[in-house]
Order: sequence, then structure tokens, then C-alpha cells
Amino acid sequence: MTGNVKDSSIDFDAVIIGAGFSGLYMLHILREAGFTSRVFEAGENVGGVWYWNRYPGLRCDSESIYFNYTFSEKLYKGWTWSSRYPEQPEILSYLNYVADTLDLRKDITFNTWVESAHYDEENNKWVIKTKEGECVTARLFITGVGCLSAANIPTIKGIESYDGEIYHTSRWPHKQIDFKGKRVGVIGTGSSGIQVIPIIAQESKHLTVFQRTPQYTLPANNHLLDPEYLQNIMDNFENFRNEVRHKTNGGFITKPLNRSALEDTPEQRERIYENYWNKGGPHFLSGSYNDLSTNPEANETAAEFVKNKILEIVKDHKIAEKLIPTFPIGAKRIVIDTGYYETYNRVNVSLIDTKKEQIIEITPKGVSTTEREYEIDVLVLATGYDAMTGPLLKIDIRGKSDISLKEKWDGGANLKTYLGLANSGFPNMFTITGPQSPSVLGTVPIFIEQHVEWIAECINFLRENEIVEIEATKEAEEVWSKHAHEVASKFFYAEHDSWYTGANIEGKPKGILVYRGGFQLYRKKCDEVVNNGYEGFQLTYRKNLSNNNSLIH
Ligand code: N01
Repeated sequence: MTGNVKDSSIDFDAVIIGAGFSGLYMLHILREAGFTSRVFEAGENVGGVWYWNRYPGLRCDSESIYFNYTFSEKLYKGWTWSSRYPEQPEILSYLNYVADTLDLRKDITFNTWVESAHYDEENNKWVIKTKEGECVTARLFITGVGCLSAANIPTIKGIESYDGEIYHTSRWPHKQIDFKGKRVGVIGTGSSGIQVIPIIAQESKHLTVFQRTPQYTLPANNHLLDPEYLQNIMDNFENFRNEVRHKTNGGFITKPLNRSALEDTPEQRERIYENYWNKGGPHFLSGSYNDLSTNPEANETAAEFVKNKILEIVKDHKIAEKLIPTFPIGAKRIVIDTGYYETYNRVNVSLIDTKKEQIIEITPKGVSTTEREYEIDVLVLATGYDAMTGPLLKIDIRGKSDISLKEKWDGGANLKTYLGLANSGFPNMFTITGPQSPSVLGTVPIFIEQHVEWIAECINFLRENEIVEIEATKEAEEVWSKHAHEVASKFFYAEHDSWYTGANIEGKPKGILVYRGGFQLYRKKCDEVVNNGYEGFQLTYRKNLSNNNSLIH
């Protein structure tokens, strides 16, 4: 490993947490603008979520041509994706390629966990301490901690007594796990479970899937990318970039049809749904009728189509019935898969519906339910994440008057942010893809670029105008949070339980964690804030301070 900086400087313009998509670009853009920056990263290399999350079968559910940076044509053209949906090793290689090309590692400290970041009001600086004993200061504190990086480890009775191998999908070991000849159990059937289950089924002696809630999953229809198709993008890069950044929901190019599902006859609908099902990926929902996420009757037609597909694919009717979801399609994040439903036609796979046959405890030998004990050699927890707020609240972040972010948000019950980027009481702090921003509702790297560029422009503005402090006002936060709630309330996901609302975590207050107004509207609002002189922010100029605090270098 190269990098792992521990130089003598302890005061920076900016400290950034995380060396994933967010932290790498933030570091690059600030460095190019002449700011001194340091990234702290818990992993031993770059990648963020894509460094930790590496279970077999992991592929991103965004298409690869959008799942990268677009800020540099040279960088874009220096990389070639192999398939439609990128697999985790390829994404990790891509981020290493970026770090190497831009020579980023020299400003990253690896294997380092930021424990606390406290705002020193007297000096207008953040004091950042790491678990490894470092303490640095910075004018600006920027989090690039990811939306889905804090693992949800279930508190099932007896879990610590289990004698077999146990893995969480988001903290997969950096070695190949041998499932051959073993009895494997998987708990959880979200995106992670649905991707890992077909692979484990092929390799193991027997696989038992413990399913609490059946999910809707659509075929990915993954395939190798045609070199001609890629060349065409490269040849028209400017148009492509403009389209992705300014005309789409961050890479979701397919625009929905301009009509309700209820305007078509059942036969027409069947043809449309079949077409999108065969195209593969999430386009089935986002690219077909325009009211599937808001109109229950329209939604039911799409849900019915998928239910019939399950009954068609899964040969055993009783198993198929267990796999049929009972909530509106899209109320939880849609999953895309390769051969998931087909896996239940295998003789070495069993499906346990844990709503009927509940898990009582984990024993030293395996999983004990209300019916029996299942002996398991390898237990895989595909139980997801404490999303959005979870990664931030794992760090002791304290703003003015020593108030922590946890206290300010009341653990999430009173979640209020300004644009998902800033918080009142927490000056000079920015949260890349923070809660109440579009974050995960599109192609994440494209959203990250928008946030990073907005923050960089803001920091330049602070330097040029001799501003030592920028802080979101309570009023602006109030208005933004109200707006975020209003736009979300039209969609099913707002009222159903999932990680989108925090309902997957025991004791976590339920609330809207993502901005559902669409990426273009969001971008427009962020731009308006800038054009109106950082409307909604309170700015403190150096000339108005008695202590003449230093500026950003
Ligand atoms: O997590 P999830 P995930 N006992 O929360 C169950 C992204 N991602 O890691 O639905 C028993 O969706 C839980 O049951 P229920 C993607 O955005 C992307 O799969 O709460 N079961 C559910 O079945 C995705 O949406 C990719 O009733 C328990 C499962 O565990 C997000 O990450 C790949 C339980 C968790 O599903 C999260 O996906 C992977 C318990 N105590 C992830 N606790 C791609 O890009 C939870 N469950 C393709």
C-alpha cells in the first residue's frame, strides 16, 4: 500500500472523511484549487463501500457507463467497463485507477477511524480526532461516509454463541469463502441477499434462506458491453455528459411513458411490461408508465405482472407463493437480479418464511425456529444497513454549544438539514450525499459530483470574500425539510417500512431520509441558493470578528 500520510502538518483547510467516490473527488477538486486537505479512511485502501462490500455476486444496480466520474473527459476515456452492470471488483479497480491517475493517495491516511469532530467556536475550526490517536484541525469538515456503509447487525438471541463461520454481506472477508460441501444459511432477502443467494446455491451442499419479507426483483439482463456502443459514447462525450448531468435523474436516461398504466388495455399493458422486463434493470418501473410509484391501482397492474412471473418461473407453487410480495412494487427499493427466482427450483435450496416460522435464536449449531433447528456451517447475514444517518451518527460530531448531531436530530426523530448538505449549528461542515438529498435515488457518482462541485464552489466563495464561517439557518432548514416531506408524501415508499425511512432499524425513528423531488429540481434549487448569495446561510466575514481569525489558505 502506498500513501498512508502522517506528515507533520496538523492544520488543514479541509478534512474529509472517506476515500470512496465522494472523498476522492472532493480531495482532488480542493487540491486543484490550492486548498490543503487530508482524507481519513478506515479501510486500508481506497473504495469506501466498494472496498468493504465484496460478497460473491455483488454488482451495482446502476449501469456502468454512468457509474463513474464525468468531470474529466480524459479520466472517463481512460477506463473501459466490461459489462452493463459493473461487478464489485471492477468498481474497486476503477477507484484505484482514479486514485493512481490523480495521485490522490499522498493526501489520504488509511486504516484510520475518525472518532470525533468538534467545532471550536473561538477559533472557528474543527478539531478532528482519530481512534489511532491523531488530532488535527481544519477550517472545513466534509463527510464522504456513504449512504449505505453502517452495517445492520441483527440482535438475534444467541448470535454470539454460534460456532460456525458468520459473515455480514457488507463486511465480507478479503478472501474467498469456500462454500463447497457446506450447509449455508442466509438471513435477509434485500439486494444483497438476492445477489448472493444464487451464487451460494450453486456452490454449497445445501442453502437455507430465511426470508422475513419477500421482495420484488427484476432480471438485470446483464451482458458484455458492445465496443461500438462504448466508442459512440466516447466520440460524443460532451453530449453524453451534458445529458447525464443536466437532463436525467443522474443517469436514469429512460424517461417514463407519458401516460398512466390505467389508460392502456390489459393486453397493451402486458406487452409494455413484458418489453421492460426483457430489457432488464430498474427500467420496468422508472421507464414504463408514469404513475406506478404514486397511483395504487396502476401500481397493482405492475405488481400483478411480477407476481405472475414468479408463479411462472418457480415450479413449486407453495414456494412461489412464499416469494410473492404483498406491498406495492417500488415501496421498497427495487432489486435487480441474475437467476434469483430460478434458484428456488434447485433441490439443494429451501426457503423459510420467518413470519410464519419465526427465528427464535441462533444456537452454537445453527438457526432455531418455532418449528426446528437448522444445522448451518456458514451463516450469512444479508441484513442491510443503518442507512443515511447511521454512518454520520457513528461519529461524535459536535457543533456550536457542544451540541452533537445526534442531539440535534434527536436520534433521527427530528431530522432537519439544509439541502441534505448542511446543518444549522454546524458551521463549515458539509455532508456529501447527506440525508434529505437525492443521494441513492439515481446514479450515486453523478449525485456526488454535483455535491462536490457545489461545495468546492462554496469554499472558493468563502476564500474570495474573506468569510470565516458559513452556517445554514434554522429557517432555511425548516423550509427544506418541510419541502422534502411534502414531495416524498406522494410516493408509496414514504409510508412503507424500509431503509429509505429508517424503519429497518430497531428503535430508529421513522422519517424521510432521501429527497424525492428529482435530481434536476434538486440541482436547480442548489444553484438558486448560490445565485442568491448563499441564501439560507449565515455568513461571518473576517472583518466583523474581533479575533481576526485566519482565513482558508
Ligand atoms: O439490505 P436491505 P441490502 N431478522 O435492507 C432482512 C444497496 N445495495 O443490503 O424486509 C431477519 O434491503 C430484511 O427483512 P425486512 C441497495 O440500494 C445495492 O440487501 O426488513 N431478517 C431484508 O430482507 C439496497 O437497497 C446493491 O423484513 C432481517 C434484508 O434483511 C441497499 O443497498 C447490492 C433482519 C435486508 O435488506 C440495501 O440492501 C447490495 C432480522 N433481524 C446493496 N434484519 C446493488 O447495487 C433485516 N432483515 C445491486
